[in-house]
Amino acid sequence: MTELGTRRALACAAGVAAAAAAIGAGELVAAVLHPSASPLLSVGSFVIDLTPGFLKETVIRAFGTGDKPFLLIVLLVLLLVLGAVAGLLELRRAPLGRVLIVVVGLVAAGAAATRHGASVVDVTPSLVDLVVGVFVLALLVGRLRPRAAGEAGPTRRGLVIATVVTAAAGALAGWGASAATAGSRRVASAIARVRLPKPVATVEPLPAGVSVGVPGVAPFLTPTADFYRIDISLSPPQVDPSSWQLEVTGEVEQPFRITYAELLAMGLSESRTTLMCVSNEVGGGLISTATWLGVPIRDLLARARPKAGADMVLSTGADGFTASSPLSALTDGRNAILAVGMNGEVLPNLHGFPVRMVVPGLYGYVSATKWLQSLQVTRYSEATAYWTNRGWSEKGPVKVSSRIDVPGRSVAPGVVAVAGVAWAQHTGIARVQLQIDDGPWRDCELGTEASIDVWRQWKYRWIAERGTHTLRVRATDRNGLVQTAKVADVVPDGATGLHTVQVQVG
Ligand SMILES: Nc1nc2c(c(=O)[nH]1)N[C@H]1C(S)=C(S)[C@@H](COP(=O)(O)O)O[C@H]1N2
Ligand SMILES: [Mo]
Repeated sequence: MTELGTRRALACAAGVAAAAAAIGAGELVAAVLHPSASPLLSVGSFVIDLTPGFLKETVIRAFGTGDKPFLLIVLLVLLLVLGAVAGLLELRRAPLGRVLIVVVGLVAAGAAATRHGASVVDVTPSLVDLVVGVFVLALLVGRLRPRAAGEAGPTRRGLVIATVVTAAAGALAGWGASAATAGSRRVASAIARVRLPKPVATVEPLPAGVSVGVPGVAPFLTPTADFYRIDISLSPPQVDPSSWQLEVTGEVEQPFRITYAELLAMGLSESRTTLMCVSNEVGGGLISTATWLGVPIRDLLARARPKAGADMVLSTGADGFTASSPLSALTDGRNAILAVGMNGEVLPNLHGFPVRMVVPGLYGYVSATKWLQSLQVTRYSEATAYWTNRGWSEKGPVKVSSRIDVPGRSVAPGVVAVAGVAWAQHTGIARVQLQIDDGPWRDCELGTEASIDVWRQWKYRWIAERGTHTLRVRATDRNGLVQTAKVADVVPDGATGLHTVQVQVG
């Protein structure tokens, strides 16, 4: 080969290596951050969305269910070819090759950002792609430029080794990422195959006025992508619904097991419940509201028939988490359910697929077991749960609380809307009051009560005068209990104190 021919071949190889390293690094970062942010899968889905229907069908007919792997292979080959082109371009007219990589990286970032429910983290892997690709390309091709005679030999051998090593590292990273996310892909496809039966009971439409109509207040129903998430695992457990069984055991007359299909066949009811975490600081965001679909836990317990003296149900999740719920809270007629659906969809894996508990009025750590595996009827004197063993209280009824969502830190003088949410799940909110500086407590206007199991919005029309002002909120529940101003830490059974914000008016 001529000198130029060799250099071109090496530039192509360097470009392929840069592409491989970039793709591998991006997939690895995605596997750690958020498997659905995989640049390859995002671009793949983007292409699927763009593909005209007839072509989609042709491909599916030709490759059967192998259509997705086929698309990914085509995509990979295409990206490696683009890498080779970038290598050549970079050799001929630097930095054109790098520009090409930046463009491809930005397309991937755009594809990731436009996925349903995408957030800022979703573009990170594509940006990693871009940076690694640009860096490797510049490094490898930069060495290929003609140098002083005699210098070429050793540099070139080193370059071939560097190219091969980079490409191999990229392939390895990609393989690792794909192995690491295989489980979550399996769950995703299991979720996609689930067909939930029609609910036997649906929720009433939300009454008009549950929302006070002030922009900036948390939406009354939290979109699933924004629903807070708390659990003890780095990556969520992967439970196969076809082999899933719930075991109902302990101090019961009739222990039994039930499959997913049997549970679904019990009849599903829709309901709305606000869920919150005991670790929520005053003013914090670890609280969200969803429409759930599920089966009353009391129906399962009735079938098992708890023995006299039992006062607790210890639920266990596939991650080893356990929660101690009062037997009474699961049988007193409140809407304590085994949820299989959330916001009109199959329960997402992050929120406990296939089955989780939702119990109004109790913090999540004592009631909301995700990836549920067993319910053991027992006594508080006999067993303790995951967080109880780590210094938290064995019981966790939700405390009456309230939060100011708007306005922000600074506003213009004049009429200002102050608004937020208040909650006392399963007791209900009767009143919300606002105090400005050291003034009297003034009643706020309440949003319509959807039910006592969900939060309630509130607003106040404030005539703001120039200066720095302190706003403080407090709620009263339907038993007449006024939210305490006494400050308590989240440990052992939930924070107390009043949410207080400083607003600069001027
Ligand atoms: N299996 C399992 N279930 C769990 C947890 C957990 O770590 N593992 N965390 C609990 C806690 S502390 C809370 S606040 C809620 C949070 O539910 P979410 O992630 O759906 O918002 O789940 C509860 N259920
Ligand atoms: Mo929690």
